[in-house]
Amino acid sequence: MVKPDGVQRGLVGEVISRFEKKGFKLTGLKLFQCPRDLAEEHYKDLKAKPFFPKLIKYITSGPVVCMAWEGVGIVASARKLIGATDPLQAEPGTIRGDLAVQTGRNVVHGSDSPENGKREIGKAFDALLRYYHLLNLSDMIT
Ligand code: 3AN
Repeated sequence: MVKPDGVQRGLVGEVISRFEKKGFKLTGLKLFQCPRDLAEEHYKDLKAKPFFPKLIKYITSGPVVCMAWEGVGIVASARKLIGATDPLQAEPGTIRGDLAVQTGRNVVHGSDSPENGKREIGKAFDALLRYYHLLNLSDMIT
């Protein structure tokens, strides 16, 4: 997902391009204004953190771009392409390492496991997930 700062800074094409050049296939794309309840559900594991209220405000502050990507090893590889949570610690060559300086404005979110990837795609793309199940291709999401 390209977060509000990435959308506002015009980095959607850059993010998509990096994943495409790596060899992954874009199978879903949606501009989306994340409602507060979904943002809170998405980040529920961070609820106790002091930055949680700011995180929810940030993620609901403007449209995000949800993407579904397909390919071998996509989840682990996407984490590498995205880079460390703190952009100042992220390696040059990664999205956050090249394009961001603040943890609270780190341009992209990537699912941290195949299970969470399926769950998050399900939330963002109800119809797409039904399509995958219909074709029995849900394994390809991972
Ligand atoms: P990642 O996005 O790299 O998987 P998580 O899951 O630990 O990292 O954190 C989710 C999001 O919470 C981050 N992308 C970032 O927007 C926000 N976040 C994490 N740690 C901090 C922090 N110390 N200060 C502000 N925001 C944070």
